[in-house]
Amino acid sequence: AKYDLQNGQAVYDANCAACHAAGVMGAPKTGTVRKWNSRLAQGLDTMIQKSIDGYSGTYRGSTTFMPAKGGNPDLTNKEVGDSVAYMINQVL
Ligand code: HEB
Repeated sequence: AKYDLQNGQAVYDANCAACHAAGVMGAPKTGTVRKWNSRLAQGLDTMIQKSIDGYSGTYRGSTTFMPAKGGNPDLTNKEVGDSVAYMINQVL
């Protein structure tokens, strides 16, 4: 497989869960289908690239921040890809 979901879970636990497990400050909560449905339409590659680069959005009138690589510049693009694939797998 292109993505290693087991490695993705380890990367997620260490770098992404702080925001995405509870879904704080506009972060889509892991495993909550309605938070991910509209995002999935972009496709996996786009979601991975945005997670590598970081981006800003809006949620309930406030600006949101998805930090580049979740704020850990030591992560490789492959590690971010694995963790995004892991997150998406939780809502499929
Ligand atoms: Fe995040 C979003 C992933 C970390 C915050 N994120 C997001 C998404 C994804 C992710 C996939 C979706 C995208 C689209 O839609 O396109 N993250 C992720 C990962 C990680 C993370 C993989 C690890 C590496 N985050 C994180 C952190 C935080 C966050 C740590 C906090 C600080 N995010 C976030 C937010 C959001 C996101 C807020 C939302 C934005 C908007 O608005 O959209």
